[in-house]
Amino acid sequence: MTRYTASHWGIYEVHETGPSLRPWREDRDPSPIGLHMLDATRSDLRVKRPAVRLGWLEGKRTRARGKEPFVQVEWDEALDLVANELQRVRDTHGNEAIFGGSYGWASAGRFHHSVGQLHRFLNTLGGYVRSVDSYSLGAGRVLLPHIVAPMDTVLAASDDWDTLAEHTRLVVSFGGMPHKSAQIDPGGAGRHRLRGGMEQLGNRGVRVINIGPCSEDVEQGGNVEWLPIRPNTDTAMMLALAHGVIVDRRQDRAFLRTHCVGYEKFEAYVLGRIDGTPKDASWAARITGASAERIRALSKEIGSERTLLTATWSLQRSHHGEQPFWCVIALAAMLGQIGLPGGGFGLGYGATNSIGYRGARFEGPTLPQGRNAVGAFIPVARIADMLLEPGAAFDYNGARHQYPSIKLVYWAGGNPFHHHQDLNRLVHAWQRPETIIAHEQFWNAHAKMADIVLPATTTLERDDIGFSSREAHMVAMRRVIEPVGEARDDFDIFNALAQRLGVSSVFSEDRDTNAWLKKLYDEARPRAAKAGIALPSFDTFWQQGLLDFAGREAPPSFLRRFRESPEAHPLPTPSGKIEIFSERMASFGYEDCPGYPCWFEPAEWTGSKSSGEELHLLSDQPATKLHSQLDHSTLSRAARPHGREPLSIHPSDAVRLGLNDHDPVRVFNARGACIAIARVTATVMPGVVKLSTGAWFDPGDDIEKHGNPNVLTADRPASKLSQGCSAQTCLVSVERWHGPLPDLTAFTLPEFVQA
Ligand SMILES: Nc1nc2c(c(=O)[nH]1)N[C@H]1C(S)=C(S)[C@@H](COP(=O)(O)OP(=O)(O)OC[C@H]3O[C@@H](n4cnc5c(=O)[nH]c(N)nc54)[C@H](O)[C@@H]3O)O[C@H]1N2
Ligand SMILES: Nc1nc2c(c(=O)[nH]1)N[C@H]1C(S)=C(S)[C@@H](COP(=O)(O)OP(=O)(O)OC[C@H]3O[C@@H](n4cnc5c(=O)[nH]c(N)nc54)[C@H](O)[C@@H]3O)O[C@H]1N2
Ligand SMILES: [Mo]
Repeated sequence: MTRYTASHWGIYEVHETGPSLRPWREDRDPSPIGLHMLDATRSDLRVKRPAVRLGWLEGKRTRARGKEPFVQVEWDEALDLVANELQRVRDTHGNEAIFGGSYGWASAGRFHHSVGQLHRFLNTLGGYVRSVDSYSLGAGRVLLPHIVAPMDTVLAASDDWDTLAEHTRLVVSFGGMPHKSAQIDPGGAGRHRLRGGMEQLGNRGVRVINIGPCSEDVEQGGNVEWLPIRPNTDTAMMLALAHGVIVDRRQDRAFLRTHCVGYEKFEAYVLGRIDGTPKDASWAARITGASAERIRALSKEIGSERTLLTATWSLQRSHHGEQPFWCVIALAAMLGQIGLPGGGFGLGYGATNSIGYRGARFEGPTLPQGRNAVGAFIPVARIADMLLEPGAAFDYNGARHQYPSIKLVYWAGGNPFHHHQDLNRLVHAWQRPETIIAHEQFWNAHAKMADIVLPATTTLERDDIGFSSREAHMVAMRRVIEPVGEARDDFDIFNALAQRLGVSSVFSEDRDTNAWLKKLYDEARPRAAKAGIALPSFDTFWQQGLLDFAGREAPPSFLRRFRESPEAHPLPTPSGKIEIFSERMASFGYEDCPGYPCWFEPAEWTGSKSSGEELHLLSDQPATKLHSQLDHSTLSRAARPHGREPLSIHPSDAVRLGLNDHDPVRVFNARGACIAIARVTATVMPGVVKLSTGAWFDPGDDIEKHGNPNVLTADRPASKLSQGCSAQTCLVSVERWHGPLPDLTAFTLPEFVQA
C-alpha cells in the first residue's frame, strides 16, 4: 500500500527504501520543492538540543540578542527555565505582557500546527496578546468585508479553471498569475492546477494581458501580452480604464443601480469633478509609464467580451494597498459581469494553488484554541512599533487602540526575521523584551535571535492529518523518520510545560497524539457529511493513507446568487450591495483611505521627482522554497550564484550602472544594505529590480550578506485602515560590489559554550 505525506508544496509518495519521496502520481505538475524536504530535514542545521543564550542564563539584560553564544542544556532544565519565566512574567506583569502572536506558516498537518498549539497553550494560562490579519493580505482582509464580503468568502467564490476556459475571452491580470507562487497552498497543495489551467486558456484562445513590471508573472497561456507599468501604479491604470468606459458610456448602469451603492461619487472622482483632474489615459500614462494609446484601446476591449479582471495579492502589499483591490472591484462592477461565469473580478489567481478550486468544502480536523482572556492585539505587521512604543496609540479599522507593554515573546511557527520589513529596525526592537522563547527546527536567524530555543520536530517526524478545506484530499501523514537529535513535537513541549504549570489536563485533555488525531478526525466526519462527503472510519483512513474528494461539486458561489437576486441574497456589507462608496469607511475619516477608491502617490516610487537614480525594489515570493523554509535545501542553494540571492535588473539599468550578469552588487537605501548577484534580464522593466524573499537573514558589519530584501523594505503601514504590510513600496540604489565577498554565515551554527 502506498504511503503519502502532505506539505504546503504538495502531496508526495513515501517510498520505504531510503526512505525517499516521489511526486504523487495524480499530480500533473508536482512542485520540486517538496522533493528536497527529507534531505533538508536531516541537515546539520537542525536545532538538535535545547539551547539558552549565555547572557540570558547569567541574568544580564544585554542588548546582544543575536550576537551572544548559546549554552546547550538538558530538556528538563530548559523546560524548568521556560515554565518559571512564564510564571514570573504572569505574576509580575500579567498575561498582557506576553506576546504570543507567532505569525507565520509552520508546517502542514492539522494537529501539530505549532501556532495553534501555542495559542491553545497560552490560553490555558490565561491568554496572550495576539496579532490579527496577515502579511499576505493585510490591506485586503480589512477592506473586503466593508465592500463585498470577508476575504475568504471572496476567494472561495473564484471560478475554477474549467469555467474560465469555457466562458472567459479576455483576462486582464494586474500582477500576473505566477506559476512559482501557485506551487504552494497553506495546509497542503494537492493537484497543482495553474499550469493545466493556463494551458486550457491558451487552447481556447483566451487572451491574457499581464499588466505589471515583470513578464515572468504570466509564463504561458497562449495569447499573452505583457503591458509593463511602474510598480504600485495599478490603481492609476484602473482609473483610466474606468474613465474610458465612462466617456464611451459603456458602464452597466442597470447593474450599478441594482447591485452597487455609491457609483456616482466614484464617477465624479474619475471624471475630475472632485479634484479637477480627469483620470484619463494621458494622466495615467504619465503615472504608469504605459502609452496613452494602449490604455485607451484597452478601455474599449474590456467588457466588450466576457472579461475577468484579476489582481494578485502583492498589489495590496503596498502603501495604500487597499486602493488597487477596491478599484479593480469598482471597475468590474462597471463592466457589469460580476457573478457571471468567467467574468467580474478575481483576487489572487496564481497566488496559491487553491484559487480557482471550486469543489466541495468542509471544515476539517481542527484543534480547539480555547478562549483568550486578554483583549489586547496588534495588526500583525505592527510588531516593531509595539515593541518600540509601548503605550502608544494606533488606528485600526475605525477604532483607536494602544500598544501593550511586552516583556515576553513566545514564537512557535513563523519567522519574524523572514517576514518583517526593515529588519534592522526589528533587530533593534527585538532587544526590548526581557525574554524571547522560540520553538524552531533549524538554526535560522529567528532561532539565533532568541534567548531560549527548543528543538521542534518536522512533519516527517510525527503522525498527523493533512487537510485543507481549499483542496480535495485528506492525507494520513505517518511518521517517515525518527526525530533528529532531541527534537520534540510542539505538542509534547507544551504538554511538558503545562505539567510544570499545573494545567496539563486542561491543555492535553489527557490525550496523546493518537487519541487527538482520532478525536479531531471523528469530529470532522459530520461536517464532511453535510458537504456530501462520507469519510470512512479513522482506522480505514489511516490504513488507506489518502482520501481523494476531487470532482465533488460545490453549490453556486455567493456572487452568482447575489447577481441573480440581490434582495434574496444580499452581501454582508452595510448596504447588502457592492460598496463603490462606503459610508462606513468614509466615517472613519482616514485621509489615507477615504470612502471610495482613489489614486495616491506611494511614499516611494520611481514616478516621484526626487527619486533620481533610484530603482523600485520588488521583493516577491521565492520560486525554490516557501518563504525562508527550506532555504538551506540544495534546490534553493543551487539557484544562488556565489551563494547570494540573484537581483533581476533590466539590461538598460545594468549598462548604466556598469554591471554584467553575475556581478556581485550592493543594494542599499537609508534603511539598510545587502549583497546580491546581478541577473541581467529583460523580464523586468527598466527602473525595477526584483530580489525574491527567503534568503536566511545574515547580518554582517553594516551589510546583510545573503540577499535578504527585508533589510531594505520599509516598515510603513499600508494605511490607518489596515495597518497592513507594504513591502512592495520600496526604492533602492544599486552599485557594483568591489573586492572579496564577506563570508556567508547564514548556514553556520551559532557558537556554543559551556555555562
Ligand atoms: N519583503 C517582503 N516580505 C514579505 C513578503 C513579501 O512579499 N515581501 N511576504 C510576506 C508574506 S505574504 C508572508 S505569509 C510572510 C511569511 O513569513 P513566515 O510564514 O514567517 O515565513 P516562514 O519562512 O514560512 O516561517 C516559518 C517558520 O516556522 C518554522 N516551522 C515550520 N514548521 C514548524 C513546526 O512544526 N514547529 C515549529 N516550532 N516551527 C516550525 C520554520 O522553520 C520557519 O522558521 O512573509 C512576508 N514577508
Ligand atoms: N514558491 C512560493 N510560492 C508562494 C510563496 C512562497 O514563499 N514561495 N508564498 C505564498 C504566500 S504566503 C503568499 S501570501 C502568496 C503571495 O502571492 P503573490 O502576492 O501573488 O506573490 P508575489 O510573488 O509577492 O507577487 C506576485 C507578482 O506581483 C508582481 N508585483 C509586485 N508588485 C506589483 C505592483 O505594484 N503591480 C503589479 N502589477 N505587479 C506587482 C511581482 O512581479 C510578483 O512576481 O504566494 C504564496 N506562494
Ligand atoms: Mo503570505
